[in-house]
Amino acid sequence: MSDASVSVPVPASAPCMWMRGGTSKGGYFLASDLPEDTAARDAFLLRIMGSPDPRQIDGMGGADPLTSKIAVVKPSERDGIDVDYLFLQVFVDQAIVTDAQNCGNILAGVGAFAIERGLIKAQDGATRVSIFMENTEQVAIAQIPTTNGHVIYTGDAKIDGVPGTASPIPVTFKDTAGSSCGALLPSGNAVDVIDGVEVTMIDNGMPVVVLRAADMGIAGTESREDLDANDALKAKLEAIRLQAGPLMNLGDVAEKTVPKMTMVSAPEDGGTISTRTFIPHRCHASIGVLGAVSVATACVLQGTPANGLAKVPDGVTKTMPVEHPIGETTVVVEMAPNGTDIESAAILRTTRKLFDGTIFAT
Ligand code: NQM
Repeated sequence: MSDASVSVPVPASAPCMWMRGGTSKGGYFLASDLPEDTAARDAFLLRIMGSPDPRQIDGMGGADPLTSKIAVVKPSERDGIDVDYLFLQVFVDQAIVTDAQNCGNILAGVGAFAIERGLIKAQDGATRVSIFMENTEQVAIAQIPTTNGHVIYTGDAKIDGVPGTASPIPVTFKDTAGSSCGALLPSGNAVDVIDGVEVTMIDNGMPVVVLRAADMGIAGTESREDLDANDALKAKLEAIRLQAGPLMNLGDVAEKTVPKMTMVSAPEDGGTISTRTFIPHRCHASIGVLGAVSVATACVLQGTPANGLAKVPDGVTKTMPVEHPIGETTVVVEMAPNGTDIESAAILRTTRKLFDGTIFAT
């Protein structure tokens, strides 16, 4: 994060592709098209998004954290890796750009963007893209449907939260434990108590505090709008979050978008668990990708609040639909031979190219 109030020369414009990635949306840039100086880059990104402003009326942001996102992509110099991806969250109503979290939804567009920009040659049938996620220094593998040198965007895959269908993009994560917190369970415990509430502080790709909806005085089936209007709930969640931050090795999280806060209840619709997630000050319309991986992992850990409510399938390969306000996000978890650790997690996403052109900061 930089101090975006610093006076630095900000570029007037830059080449940009706008894409939907999973259930999020944002601007995709080649790193070489943005200023190297972080303060100049962040000032430019605030300007193009129209932040700070709750309506982002003077920019491209959609007045929602889920549509105020940026991917910065470059060819990788790492062995076996195709591209490096840096995710930046542009706050809607504050002049903050942060790299303190990753985003698995925007990640879904990175492979297609890299092919569009000629960083990777498209294969016939599908193109495997290995992506180094700079925010957490971990690797994801995306399979991009391609033909005749082009990305195929249309197809039959459906993900909840996006109308219609598109071509499927399976994304696999390995070794995501401790992505930002240094350990899967940064406090050393599967269960801690904060403000009298049992919580699991977990990081399997996204730092998340998992707690029972009932312990927060809600059913866990409320709509996003109802939860966003519940100021008493939001105050209780934030009090727990601010205490969880240092316990999760994240330091003072007052101005960070992590940890996320996921309230769980028994599944309602044949899934593994039902969730309502604050990211962290607004309720997520669905659930984040890596957020879902972390919550699914909490469901597998014996004795956690999530485990007590979840219906976890047997077997080494566990297909786990994580229910959320507008459907479900299925995480396929592969257990390690020891039966307790998680070897890998996979998720199905889709993406769409929305525009390619020049974006202006003037
Ligand atoms: O958890 C929103 C999203 C996300 C993050 C958020 C995400 C993830 O839905 O990997 O995708 O939690 O801020 O885009």
